[in-house]
Amino acid sequence: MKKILLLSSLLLGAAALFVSFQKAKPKKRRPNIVFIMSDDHAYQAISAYSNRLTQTPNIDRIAREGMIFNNACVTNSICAPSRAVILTGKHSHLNGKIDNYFPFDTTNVTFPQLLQANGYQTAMFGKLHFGNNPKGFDEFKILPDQGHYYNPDFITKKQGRIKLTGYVTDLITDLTLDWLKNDRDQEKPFFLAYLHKAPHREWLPAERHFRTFIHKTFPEPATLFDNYEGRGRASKEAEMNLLTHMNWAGDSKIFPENIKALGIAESHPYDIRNYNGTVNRMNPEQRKVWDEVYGKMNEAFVKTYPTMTATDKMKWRYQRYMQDYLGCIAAVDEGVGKVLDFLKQNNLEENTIVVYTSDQGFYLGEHGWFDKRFIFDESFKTPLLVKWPGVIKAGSKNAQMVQNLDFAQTFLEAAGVKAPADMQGESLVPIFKGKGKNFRDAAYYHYYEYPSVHMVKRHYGIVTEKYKLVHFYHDIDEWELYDRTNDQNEMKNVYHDPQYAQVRTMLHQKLAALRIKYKDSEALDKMYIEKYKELEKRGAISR
Ligand code: SGN
Ligand code: CA
Repeated sequence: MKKILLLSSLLLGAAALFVSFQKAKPKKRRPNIVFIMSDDHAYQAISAYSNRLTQTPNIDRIAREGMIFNNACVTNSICAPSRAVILTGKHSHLNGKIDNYFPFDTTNVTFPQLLQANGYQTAMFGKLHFGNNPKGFDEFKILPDQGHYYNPDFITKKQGRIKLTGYVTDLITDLTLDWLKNDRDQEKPFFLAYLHKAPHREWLPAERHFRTFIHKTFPEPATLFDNYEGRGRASKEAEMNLLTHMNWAGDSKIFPENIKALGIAESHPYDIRNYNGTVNRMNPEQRKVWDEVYGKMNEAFVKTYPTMTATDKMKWRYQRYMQDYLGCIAAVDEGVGKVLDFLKQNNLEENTIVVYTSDQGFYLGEHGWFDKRFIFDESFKTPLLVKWPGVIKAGSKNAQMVQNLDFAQTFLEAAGVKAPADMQGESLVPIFKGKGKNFRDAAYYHYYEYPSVHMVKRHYGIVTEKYKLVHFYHDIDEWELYDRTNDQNEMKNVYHDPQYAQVRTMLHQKLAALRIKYKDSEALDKMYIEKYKELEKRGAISR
């Protein structure tokens, strides 16, 4: 009996010691997550990817302290669908938000809801592009739909709709910093979505960047004068050419009176109306700088326009486009710098994952284009830089085909929350830890928004490291195949080239298997075409 008593008191003592040891050892806090996403930010315009066009020292810090992904890509290269894929971890055909017009089905389970239910504080600032009451957020201030660059309105969780004075990128940064400073619950880890509208069309920089960028000249891409020979109808019929489809007033900032005086045909029925809407939102101080800087540019244009050839016009439009587009990015980069500095100065750096990405890539004159939508590289790929001190080795590079589909499961795993079984991505955490070598050997892609603005035909396809097989369908039935090693600019469709017969068969099989794996099908393609027709009938689709 004595022995038993001795043993049990010894055990009790050991247990007490164990408990006190556990108490003494601080439990590792779950990481905070800062998810930074801009709208239409091409990787070609981030200096961590390429120095050719511009410098983005602050965004580059994330790569320097963390990991840069050279083959990150999207599943459907357009704004609202990309966001729906990110939030739900499901392809568009399953989450239902196939294009910018279809409503977002709020019965979808999103990862912020799961983080919130598991003790995370959640907040969103900036552009979401659908829904006015995002689920799973303790706080939000979001732009209605596309939002405005100057003096924008915000839909807020607690104060209804508000209008703020200033430049949109700076305002979104201020709202984000204000929340970090004043509203953060010190007891909880947080998920913070900091979502820029810039550099979306119509590319309006902040006043402080008008002057610096308007005098710069940028190198042209090799395919600026692409005539789309060697490819099918989809490339030829798309309406996103710099020379023929860009708007003179809204995009190139030629004043309406000059458009009329020079006898330039209006590029879009709403161009001048939209342009007037933009400048009328400015306050007198903003307008003064605008008139001064863009006025000088207009004066020079009026003088040279009459003698310009088509080639001159294309070159001129490219420069004008880059000046404003890259001007917008300058403010985004400054904002990112401020948020990174705040984390550093407030002891938040160590335990915070910071992600910088875009909702998709963008054409910066490649193939003569602006906009996105296509499975071709500039819009299929998207920038992705992630830092997570202590987990990701500083300065690492990754070439895996990670997708926006993977964010939900990544963040859930980082937070120690089990992901729902029907999410379709894969967690990037193993890659962060330097593992996950054979991550994904083929990515599936499906774009739907047609017929609509820019007229990019519906298509789905498969992308592997070496090849890209695409099916354009709906009012067309054309297949295209690209050799990604020997034709990096994707200029030549080799689908009918006998040399590629075996590759073609292999890719067809792989694509069919992926369609089954992800539960996509011809029946769904047809269903979405029918639903789209209903929206067209109701006048909901814009051209
Ligand atoms: C607007 C733009 C288009 C752009 C779509 C979708 N025209 O319609 O160029 O493709 O939005 O962009 S604009 O003259 O109104 O700017 S998305 O990023 O929201 O998908
Ligand atoms: Ca976008």
